Amino acid sequence: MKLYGYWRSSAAYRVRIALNLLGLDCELLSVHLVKNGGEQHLEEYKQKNPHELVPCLIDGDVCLNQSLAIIDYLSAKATNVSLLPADLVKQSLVKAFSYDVACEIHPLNNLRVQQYLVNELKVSDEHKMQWVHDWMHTGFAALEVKLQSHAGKYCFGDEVTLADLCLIPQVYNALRFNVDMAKYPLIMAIYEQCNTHPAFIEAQPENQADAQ
Ligand SMILES: N[C@@H](CCC(=O)N[C@@H](CS)C(=O)NCC(=O)O)C(=O)O
Repeated sequence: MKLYGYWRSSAAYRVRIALNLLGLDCELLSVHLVKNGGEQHLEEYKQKNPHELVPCLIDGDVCLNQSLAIIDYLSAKATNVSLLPADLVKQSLVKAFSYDVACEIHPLNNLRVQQYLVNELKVSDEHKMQWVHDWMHTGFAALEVKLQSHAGKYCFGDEVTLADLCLIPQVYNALRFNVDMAKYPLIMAIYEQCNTHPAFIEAQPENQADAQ
């Protein structure tokens, strides 16, 4: 298998953690999201993912985008490890939490959104940062409340789930943008905990071959 990603892409970071937890081999290929206007826009890559976003997984004839769909696909291959609780209600709660990150927080702060704000709408850097911080705070504040009822060492009790795979890269992004995370003690405790886990450490942006 080949995974097209980028060291700082939080969506690719989710998949890297999954690959490590599931114990699957995969070649990691870099698509530089910034150099020369962004390699995600090159014709060769667009043929793999017309959305011009990473990650994208290639497995033989299978070419798959969307990190959560990729993680589902990978999970089905590694039947000995599960990233979701067996209980249906808990499973749905984990999915909802994961979508809270992947569908509500992440897209609003994606690179192309930030570029559109600055290049097309002529928003100042200061107002762009206000946008980034505001949407992250909106999302994290709600997640912190949710965690009060189910956090253990990880987002859902003491087992790693899909929720942790989504949360940790988003916190990494937030810290990169200097979002004040002190307001979210449960989120930060889980972040610290996950960052002692080998599968998470190996997937960290700074530990990738294309890290700058
Ligand atoms: N929902 C998609 C999001 C993919 C996405 O937005 N990827 C970002 C990096 S985290 C990207 O490729 N951005 C490039 C751009 O905005 O031009 C997923 O989960 O895979």
